[in-house]
Amino acid sequence: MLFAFGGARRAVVAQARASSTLKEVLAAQLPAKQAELKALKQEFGSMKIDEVSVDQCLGGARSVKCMLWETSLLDANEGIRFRGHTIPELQEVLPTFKGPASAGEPIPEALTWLLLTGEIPTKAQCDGLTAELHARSALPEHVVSMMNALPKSTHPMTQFALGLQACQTESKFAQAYQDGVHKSTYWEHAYEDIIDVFAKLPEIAALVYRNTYFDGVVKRDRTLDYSGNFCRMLGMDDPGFDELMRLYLVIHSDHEGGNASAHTTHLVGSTLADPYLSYVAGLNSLAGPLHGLANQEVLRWIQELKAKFDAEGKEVNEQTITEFAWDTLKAGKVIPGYGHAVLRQTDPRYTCQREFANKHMPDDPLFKVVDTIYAVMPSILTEHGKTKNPYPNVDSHSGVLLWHYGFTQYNYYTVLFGVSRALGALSQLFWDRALGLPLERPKSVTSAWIRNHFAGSD
Ligand code: CMX
Repeated sequence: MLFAFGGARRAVVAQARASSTLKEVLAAQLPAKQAELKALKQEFGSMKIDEVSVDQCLGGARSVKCMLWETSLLDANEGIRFRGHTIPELQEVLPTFKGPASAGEPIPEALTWLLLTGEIPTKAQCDGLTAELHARSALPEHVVSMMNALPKSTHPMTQFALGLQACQTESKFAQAYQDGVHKSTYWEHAYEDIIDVFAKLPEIAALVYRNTYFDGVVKRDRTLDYSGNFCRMLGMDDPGFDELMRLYLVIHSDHEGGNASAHTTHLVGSTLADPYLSYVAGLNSLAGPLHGLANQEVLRWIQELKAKFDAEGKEVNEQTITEFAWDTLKAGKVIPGYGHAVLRQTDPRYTCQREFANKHMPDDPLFKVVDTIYAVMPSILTEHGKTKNPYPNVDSHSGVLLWHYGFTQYNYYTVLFGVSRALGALSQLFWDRALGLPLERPKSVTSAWIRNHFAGSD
């Protein structure tokens, strides 16, 4: 009897949990997470997890472990895990637009829930979050008119960052701080801003696209999910492209904390700048060609390669690609889409996009070019002898998938990355504020300090 009662109670609790909103779930998690961090500090606070060499100090702090990042973790060989799950596992367990896992690609709302809470959401919870995002998506009029006034020649990433920066007038966190709220409530105001930013980013991104390449008119379909509606706003109306966008927004969302866009968001947020300002900073670092802009550079590289060999009446094949790759390397440039600061194998984000291509567009000519590049590039880069990782990263494959559906304006591609990266960087920023993580302030040294430090030690 007692057991039956306990079972029934557990069922009621489970039922209540299944219908809880995202904010309620996070609020319930908060005390335990705060206690966990306190215990972690007490138990391990004085112990060392790393030592820093001069090479690391001079070399961009590679591998230095000095940041807490709960939403994902990167292994050099295996690649990324989101809250402990690999990409194929996410494709197994997360709800899709059509319902259960395996009825398509997971939806970004589901991934967002997972990143924020560490829990796999129900389809009903995802639908609730979709509705909330749609309801919060409107852009203030001053943002729209500012964006409409920008020259069409402004790079899409500049327009995107300006649009989000202009939305900062709406920050509830900044207002609450001005009102002098107690720091124990920061999480609540940060949460409101973070969900608002998730909601507004597709609107800003779509306006950038429609203004730059078309008539500036953005049409919506809020009967669809976050990605589906985003595709309609871009002017794309193909269920295949919707599925691609779902996959795209999921896999680009997070790549632990040390990458430039995530780290910048975290750094700026640590000053208690609000989530709008923090993520604008993240977007600006994503716009660098060694980071997110590499996805546009890959397409540019492929188009230049095709143009050269078409003009010479030559086929694009292993031999001509090899020739073009060596020209690029000898000109002192990088091969975009190859190499990584942490990974030492093919990026699983590349692999899952390749699987998508094999399933949906096996005969696409550009996919074949990308596949041929993959066949030859690792050995070229190994022979070149500089890069520590001769394998492709996420940016190497994303462009050709978009191109297949007629989405060919590759200067815009990094904006899509920017919509996605918010999901990871701002989910962690929520926890930064909820856990009260401090101002980030690593120590720098001068070269004279390094010499003095080792003076006399042979
Ligand atoms: N082509 C040619 N040379 C490369 C290379 C590539 N794809 N990748 C690395 N190298 C070179 C580096 O430029 C460096 O040369 P120098 O010693 O002359 O400076 C050398 O190899 C060692 O670099 P590394 O330790 O292997 O790589 P880093 O951690 O310094 O840099 C990254 C990582 C991604 C910036 C680099 O691999 C690169 O520039 N790749 C091309 C751009 C790219 O695809 N970026 C996207 C990464 C994913 C993302 O953030 O979106």
